[in-house]
Formats: sequence, C-alpha cells, structure tokens
Amino acid sequence: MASSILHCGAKHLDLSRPSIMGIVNVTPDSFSDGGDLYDNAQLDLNKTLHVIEKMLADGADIIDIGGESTRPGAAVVSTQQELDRVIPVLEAVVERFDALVSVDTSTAEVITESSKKGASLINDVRALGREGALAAAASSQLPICLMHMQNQPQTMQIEPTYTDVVAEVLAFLDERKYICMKAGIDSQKIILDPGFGFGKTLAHNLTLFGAIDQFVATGHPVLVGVSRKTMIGQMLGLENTDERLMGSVALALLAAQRGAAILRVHDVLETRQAIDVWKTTIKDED
Ligand code: 8Y4
Repeated sequence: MASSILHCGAKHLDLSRPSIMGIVNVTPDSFSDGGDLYDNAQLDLNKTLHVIEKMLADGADIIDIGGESTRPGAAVVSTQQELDRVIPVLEAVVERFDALVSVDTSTAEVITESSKKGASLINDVRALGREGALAAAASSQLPICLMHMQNQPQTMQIEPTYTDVVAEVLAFLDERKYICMKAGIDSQKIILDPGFGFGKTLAHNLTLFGAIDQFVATGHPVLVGVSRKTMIGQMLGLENTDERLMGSVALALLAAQRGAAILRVHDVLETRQAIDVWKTTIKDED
C-alpha cells in the first residue's frame, strides 16, 4: 500500500483522498492554455498569480508550473529561458501562498534551482532521463513523478508502436524507479505516471486507462494527466481543446475511482466538484 502522506520538503500531501494538480503553463506557445498569461511575449506575473490564487480557492492541492512546451513542434527552450520562466513564478507563489508547487521540468539546473526556491515536487515527463537530472533530483530530496513517454516530443506521435503497451509502460517505469533508488531517491517519494498521449494512439491510451489498477498495484502514488488531451477529442469528435471540459472531468473522476492519487487538470473547480460528490456518496463506507 502507498503511504497516505507524501513528504514534500517542509510540506506534505495527504494521499488518503485524490489530489488535484492545477496546470500552469508559463510558455508562450502551449497547446491548450499557454499564451493567455502572456502579453507581447512577456509573462504577466500578476495575471499568473491571480490564476493560481483562483486554482487554490477552487481546491487545487498542487500547482504544476511548467516552462517547456512538450507539444510536437514546439520551440526548444534553453536552460536559461526555462529558469527565467519558472523560477520567478515559483518564488512569487511560495512567498504568497501556502501551496505545494510542482515544477514540470526535465532540466537538472531547473530541478536544483526549484528545490532551493521552495518547490515541493518535481514532475518530469522524461523520467529523469536527461543529463544530470537524476543526480539533481536525488540531491533535492523532493518527491519525483516519473512519466512514460515513447520517443521524444517532436516525434512521439508519428507512429507509436507497442507489442504490449501496459507491460512495456510498467517495465519502463519499474526500471526508472530502480535507477532512482540506486541514485539514492527514497522509494516512498516516487510517483508513477503512464503518460497519456505521450507516444500513444487512442487505442494505447484506452488500454492504459483500463489498466490504471495495475499501476496503482505497484504501491506508488499514480498521477494521471488526461485533461483536454487529444484522446478526449478523439473519443468525442472535438477538435477544440476548450470543448473538452466534460470529457476531461469524466475521465479524471474515473481515474480517481480506479485509484489514481493525483489528477493533473486545467479545470480545478469542475474536477474538485466531481470528486467531492463522489466522495460524499461513499462517506459511510470508509
Ligand atoms: C490539450 C491539452 C492538448 C493538454 C494537449 C495537452 C502530463 C504532464 C503534460 C501528464 C505528467 C498536455 C507536463 C501535455 N502532460 N506531466 N505534462 N503527466 N506527469 N497536453 O500526463 O497537457 S503536458
């Protein structure tokens, strides 16, 4: 069984109920919601803090700040650019709010600097595969989310291929977890994520979604990120990301019911309400 408290530096996360991670993209070129925090290619820090304040009021447990877009075709960011985007927002949030901040990064320097500036968690779509990231994460002593991706963001959606998608994703995460533990990362601080949409067809995503219980059975907290993704567009025949709210909330709720510990979402209020009505119906069964 996963422990019900995740220690995140000076703070902690209660895992006895599903946690909501609100997405904050500090990139001018993000797929779904990037850019709206920008004015003339300049991040509006005040607007960003208002968005975050609302997410926290709406019931977010964690704020996930990312400075690199992983959309296929998105511009490559330098380490300095990523630091310049993420660190000021992290510092401002830590100063103003008593919130858990997760930093969505694969870059060693960003991991190290974020941990010094009060980040509570590292979220890496490359599962600490980049040069120096493993050592940086180990030194930070923060919890780390290891996500599965086939190939690289630029090429991952060209022709995703698996013999057994569930077995391969589980094996990849198990190997990355073992490498983390050898590097000195506490097993209790490892969060696993199948990586919906990262080098996967709709069929792969659906098979993985149906196997969430197998990820939960590892005993690690499981993070699920499906919010507004293409898989929902494909299921419902919706091109526009802003039409994917209901599908996103439904899938998040299903993931939580299947044991997902952390839901990474754009729409915090709606997801919180869905989770809360579900929890109310099972209160007496606890
Ligand atoms: C519309 C909306 C279309 C969003 C595409 C997207 C995950 C993640 C992302 C995830 C973890 C995204 C940083 C992709 N997804 N981190 N990050 N798990 N741990 N695309 O599933 O949201 S970014």
